Amino acid sequence: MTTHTEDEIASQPACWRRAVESVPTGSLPREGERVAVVGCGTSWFIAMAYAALRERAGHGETDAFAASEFPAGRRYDRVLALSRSGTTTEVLELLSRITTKSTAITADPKTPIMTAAGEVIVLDYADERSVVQTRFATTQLAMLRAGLGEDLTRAIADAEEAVAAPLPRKLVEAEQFSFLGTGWSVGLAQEAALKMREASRSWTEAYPAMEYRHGPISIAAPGRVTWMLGAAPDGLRTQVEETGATFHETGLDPMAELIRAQRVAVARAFARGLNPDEPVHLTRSVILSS
Ligand code: F1P
Repeated sequence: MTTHTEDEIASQPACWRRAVESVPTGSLPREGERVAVVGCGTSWFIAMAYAALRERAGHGETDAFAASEFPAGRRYDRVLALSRSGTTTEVLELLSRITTKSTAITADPKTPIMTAAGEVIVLDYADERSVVQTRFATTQLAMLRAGLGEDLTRAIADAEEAVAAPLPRKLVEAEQFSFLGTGWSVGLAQEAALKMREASRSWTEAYPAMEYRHGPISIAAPGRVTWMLGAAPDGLRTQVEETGATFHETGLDPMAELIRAQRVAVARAFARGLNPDEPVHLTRSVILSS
């Protein structure tokens, strides 16, 4: 019997295919709007990825914030709130106190976010039984990428490879991971690191790739892994390998590379006697009592 987490990870290529076939264009941020994307945990990291992609695509200035850190004095045309559960306290509180137009993306149409946001996009087909988010997060980003006009054919083919390829033992057994990204993959590097912590209680860090030389490389050592999501800056592989650490870079679409990190997280959980469906100290959503 497989865990919910494993089933949900494996279903990502199919979910992404569905997402790109049904982009709710009319509900997404309009071109030219100045947008703040907010969320907590995984949703914050997906917000970071989308913000970088949207701005790069020329659709308008786009910032990403942890919902709790939204700067009260800033003026935006729209707040895009991401929340799988639709119940996360910081997200709901933010939506209730702003007068800015808002759109939410959620998996659950029976939750308070349905009335808290001005417009809502429901991706119920990507909802999950797992506490730890995998497919909702990436399916949401697949939909958002398609909404920016991106062709995801290669990303989906890479995802098919990522769900099936055997996992190198070096990754499953490593002592520590530093995930790196550039541009939109910085958010995905953060998410890969979070997944590994949540599912397997592994020691992980995450940085913009060019920042890695500015201090974090001092952690690199034999038995540890520096894991690139997307293309590495010139010379970084050599520099990391000189420390004795493993430099992992596959050239897969960064979202497909995230799938590989999710699978390594599950494999490491099993290796440590943990059940990825029952992550320690976590709940499906964080609901704070006042
Ligand atoms: C956000 C989130 C998850 C995290 C944990 C608590 O949830 O931080 O990313 O894994 O389970 O909640 P949501 O607002 O996207 O539902």
